[in-house]
Amino acid sequence: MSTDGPRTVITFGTFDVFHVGHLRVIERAAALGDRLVVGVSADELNLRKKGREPVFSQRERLEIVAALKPVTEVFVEESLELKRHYIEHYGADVLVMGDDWAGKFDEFGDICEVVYLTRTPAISTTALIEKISAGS
Ligand code: C2G
Repeated sequence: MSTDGPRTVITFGTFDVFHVGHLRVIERAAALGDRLVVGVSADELNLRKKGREPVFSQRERLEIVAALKPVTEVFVEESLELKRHYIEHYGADVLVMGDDWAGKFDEFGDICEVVYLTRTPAISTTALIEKISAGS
C-alpha cells in the first residue's frame, strides 16, 4: 500500500464472453484510483473452479481486457490463493470485486482497501451462453 504517488486499483475476473456488466465493473474500479491492474483468470483455473473451459481462451480474454481504455495493465491470475501475492506485487491500494464475492476478501484489509461493487443486474456470461445456445 503506498501513501503517495498514483493510487493503484486491482481487480480479478474471468471476463469470458465479455459484456456490459464486465465493462461497468472495470470502469467503476478504474474510477477509484489512477491505475487499474486486472488479473484475468487462467483457463486452467476456470477448469478447476467451474469444471469447464471458458468460451474464449485466456489469450483472447487478456487481449480484450488489455485493449480497454480504463485498463493500465493485465496479468494471468493463476490461482485464487495467490491474491495476497498479486496485491503486494502490483502495489495495489484498493482491491475491487463484484458483490457476488462480498465478504470473501476482507482478510486483505490489512494491506489494502477492499471494495465490493454491485453487479450489473440481469446479465451474465452463463445467461448469454444459454440464450445463444437456445437460439432466442
Ligand atoms: N460482474 C458484474 N456484473 C455482472 C457480471 C459480472 O459486475 N452482471 C463482475 C463480477 O462481479 C466480477 C467481474 O465482473 O467482478 C468479472 O466477472 P466474472 O468474469 O464472472 O469473474 P469470476 O469468474 O467471478 O472471476 O479471483 C476471482 C475470480 O477471478 C473472479
